[in-house]
Amino acid sequence: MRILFIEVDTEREWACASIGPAFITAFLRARGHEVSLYRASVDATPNEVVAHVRKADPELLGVSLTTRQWLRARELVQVIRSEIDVPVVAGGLHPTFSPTQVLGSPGFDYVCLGEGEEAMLDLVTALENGESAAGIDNIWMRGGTRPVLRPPFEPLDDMPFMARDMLDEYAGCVHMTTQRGCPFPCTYCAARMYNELYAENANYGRRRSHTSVLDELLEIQRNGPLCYVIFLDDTFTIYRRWVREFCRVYKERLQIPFSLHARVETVTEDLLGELAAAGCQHIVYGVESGSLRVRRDIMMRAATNERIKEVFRWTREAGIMVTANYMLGLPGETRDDLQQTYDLALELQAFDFGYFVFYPYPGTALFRLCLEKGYLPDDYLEREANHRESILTLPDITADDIAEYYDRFTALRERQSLERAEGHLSDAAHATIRESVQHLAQSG
Ligand code: B12
Ligand code: SF4
Repeated sequence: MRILFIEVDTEREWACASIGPAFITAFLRARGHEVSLYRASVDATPNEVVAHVRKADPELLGVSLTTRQWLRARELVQVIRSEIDVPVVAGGLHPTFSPTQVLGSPGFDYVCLGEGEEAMLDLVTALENGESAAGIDNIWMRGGTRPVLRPPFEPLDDMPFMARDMLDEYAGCVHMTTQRGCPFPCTYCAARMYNELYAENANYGRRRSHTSVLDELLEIQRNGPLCYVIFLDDTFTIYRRWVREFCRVYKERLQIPFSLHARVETVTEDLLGELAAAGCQHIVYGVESGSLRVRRDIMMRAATNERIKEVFRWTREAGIMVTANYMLGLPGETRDDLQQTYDLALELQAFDFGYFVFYPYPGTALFRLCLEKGYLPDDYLEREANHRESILTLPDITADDIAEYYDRFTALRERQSLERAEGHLSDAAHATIRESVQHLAQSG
């Protein structure tokens, strides 16, 4: 069958790899199906998208959606379906945790709950045979009842490597995932909700073997340049023993620079040394708040500020670049908490940092809290999900307080980048001067 995935862009800077469809594509292609991807860039008009779909002439259209992508996808699918008669299936975090909202919108025929590889294969097979999709695990048909979930795919080593042509990868900089699921309980996190979705019948957390990860990278290297690896796993450093062995084999066979995401509780000074020796050049840590109260009582992240500072120091001393992520505007947060986050950011002096205004993602504990307490506006389903402005009415801080701190973070980041640029300039200038002096000395 001919399947077309549409990647719905919402921002230029986040226009990046579509991991879910890349796995599903590999799985379907291995069984003889024809799969391609069309990126609906932010500038593409609905008419242009329709024209592309018409040209590709798919028998099934797939869309992978986060909450951020939902509103634009809803509009595009409606326009496509008003012009072209093609069934549409949506999957990913947003359809998984807001399935009735998606199925209630014109043009969506099926929603896939949770993992999509086997479910999509069953759906494609049913459609090809002219059969109904009723009764396919994970697939919820419009007008049907909630399906049961099949167990998560196991072992992950049996999953074909991602279809690389579905990812935007340039100049040998590649994306990798080595696991599925994150065991931590952060209350704002949509990704961890898969654990709860599957909790009744299985453990969602799984990891690939070192051999499988290395084989994929070596295959990429055989087929083209391999210059940098971005590990997209939620928390790469969950199991130290796995990471230690990874460092050993990776160093032996590849030594290509790489970056990863970690939590401060999961690393030690020694482990950071081993990661650096294996080629780790950059780690992104979720700091999230400078207030221990907010982290511990609201986010369920109990690390202390001392631990965070210590880990940042170890990471820098190991020669690894550090990026920190912060969140602003959670329910229960006060102006004083916002100030503590800003103060910690100043003190940590990360090489770079991300700062995000809190948005309550469907399915999460904080989403439920916001709903119960009436913090969400009545029309929240029609509001854009973004991380720049708060949509909440909170008891202890105003949207203006959050905006003020967001602007302070913006200014801080601009100042830091400028200082870094100046630092580089003067380094270069120093080098030139040093060279000239040496040259003069040598020439007499
Ligand atoms: C890598 C990553 C990114 C990358 C690439 C994203 C991408 N397109 O894959 C980049 C850096 C670009 C990115 C950006 C952002 N991200 Co991000 N990202 C992730 C991360 C860490 C991993 C995604 C991943 O690799 N998944 C692995 C694959 C295998 O799993 P999967 O995507 O769920 O796909 C499976 C199923 O869902 C299903 N499926 C998926 N699509 C489809 C489609 C069909 C048709 C079917 C049948 C099935 C199906 O099958 C797949 C295979 O089993 C997740 C956390 C997470 N674990 O999901 C956050 C996450 C998805 N990101 C998130 C956010 C908020 C963002 C940003 C908005 C960040 C920001 N602050 O601005 C941006 C905007 C992205 C956007 N356009 O919406 C949130 C989304 C919450 C939500 N409910 O929407 C998450 C969950 C993080 C979190 N902790 O809350 N992100
Ligand atoms: S550590 Fe990261 S991925 Fe894991 S639950 Fe917390 S926020 Fe989500």
